[in-house]
Amino acid sequence: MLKLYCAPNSIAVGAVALLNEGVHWEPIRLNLKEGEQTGAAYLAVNEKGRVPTLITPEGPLTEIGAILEYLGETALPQFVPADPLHRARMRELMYYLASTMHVNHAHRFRGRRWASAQAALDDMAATVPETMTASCAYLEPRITGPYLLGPEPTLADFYLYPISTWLEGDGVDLAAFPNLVAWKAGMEARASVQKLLADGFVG
Ligand SMILES: N[C@@H](CCC(=O)N[C@@H](CS)C(=O)NCC(=O)O)C(=O)O
Repeated sequence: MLKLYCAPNSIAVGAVALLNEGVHWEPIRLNLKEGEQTGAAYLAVNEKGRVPTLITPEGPLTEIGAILEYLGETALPQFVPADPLHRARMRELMYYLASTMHVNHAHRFRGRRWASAQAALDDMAATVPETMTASCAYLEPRITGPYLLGPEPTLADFYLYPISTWLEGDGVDLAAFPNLVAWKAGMEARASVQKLLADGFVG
């Protein structure tokens, strides 16, 4: 059985949502606030000290984008568009989430990855409402509806879901992004997301 090292309110929740779409799996929850991700036991699994890590039959796999792609290829092909351009559009969004939007968010709580002076940390945290709002403004006109790329969800929808749960805390005024709000409601109507909410992965 697949096992996922994960934590509530983390990017790992995207993998939880996708696994809940129809994979037999088991969560191994880490408490990030208590630093379990940097304990020796977990570093032996994932030397990066981050979640998620998926334990596949061939060993650990890290990086949420790679995990979603692996699950799409091995178990849930309905979330991977067959058309090459459509598939590339999905990845265009996923790379954006990985390289820009998730990184924008990390400046709120994880500024020590980049700076040590308190003034620099405060400054980075203060930019988060602006940078996350800019990311939402990038996504908003690209949300075709009801899912990101049209009538059916792709891996990119599962990637964005956890990030969408961070927005209010990051100081984004969601009233400016009706497509994003409607998209999130659509995701939360799915049984897979309902289950992770009931299991306490958000909030
Ligand atoms: N590049 C990794 C980033 C994973 C990541 O940063 N996860 C965060 C939670 S959202 C984490 O584990 N943070 C713990 C820490 O920084 O100590 C991915 O996309 O999977």
